[in-house]
Amino acid sequence: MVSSVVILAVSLQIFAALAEEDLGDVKIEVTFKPKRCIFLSREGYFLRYHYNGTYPDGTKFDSSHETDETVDFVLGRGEVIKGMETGLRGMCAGERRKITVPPHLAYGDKREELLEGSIPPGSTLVFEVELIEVLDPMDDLPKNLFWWVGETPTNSFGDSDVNRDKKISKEEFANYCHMMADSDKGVFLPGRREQDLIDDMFSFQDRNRDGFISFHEFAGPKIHEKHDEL
Ligand SMILES: *[C@@H]1O[C@H](CO)[C@@H](O)[C@H](O)[C@H]1NC(C)=O
Ligand SMILES: [Ca+2]
Ligand SMILES: [Ca+2]
Repeated sequence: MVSSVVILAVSLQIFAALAEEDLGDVKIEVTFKPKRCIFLSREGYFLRYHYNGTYPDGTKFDSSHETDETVDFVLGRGEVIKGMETGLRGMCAGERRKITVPPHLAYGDKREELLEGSIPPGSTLVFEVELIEVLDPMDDLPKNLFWWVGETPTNSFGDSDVNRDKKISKEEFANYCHMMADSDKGVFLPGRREQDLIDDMFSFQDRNRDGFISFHEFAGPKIHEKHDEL
């Protein structure tokens, strides 16, 4: 008799606790989608992302920007909280999302210790996320950062150098790459942010690090324009 009363009391308590808890699903809001968004994250893929973590009232609890270290993990292996396993699926590099995770898909009723401070039990967490990179680890094809579709242009240097100063600025270079991709004449390596690919291609060519790609430094198709040589 005594024990059944105890059991009833305990189960009522559990019931009350469950009723209070938000057992809803993860909420995913896409806040930025890149123009080209075709290579999507899926189970078994390697992902790299930045995040700002807040409570629903906007108070910050953590951010990857503080240490400038991305979260690097493989999707689908329980390396991150359940809510993020769901929230980061079907996402392309450069995409941004706001992912709201109810407690039972985050740390539940446990206190989570952070580098600084801790997340109280029963917290709903809001992550603003930017996916930096998504890779299929089984794919070991050579990784060109950019390639031509159809005919290779004959004079990319001249076409990029819009202001005709015989050197290519970062802006000219970025505009040209985007123009080629927009007109389906070129393709960026999928799985990385286009701005990162442009940065890498630019610094690879700007060997003397003066912030411009000279005619000699330029690695793409180019024609020396003789009348300019005087
Ligand atoms: C985090 O917040 C900072 C400052 O507002 C912002 O610059 C950064 O883009 C945010 N990061 C993400 C992943 O949303
Ligand atoms: Ca120029
Ligand atoms: Ca240079």
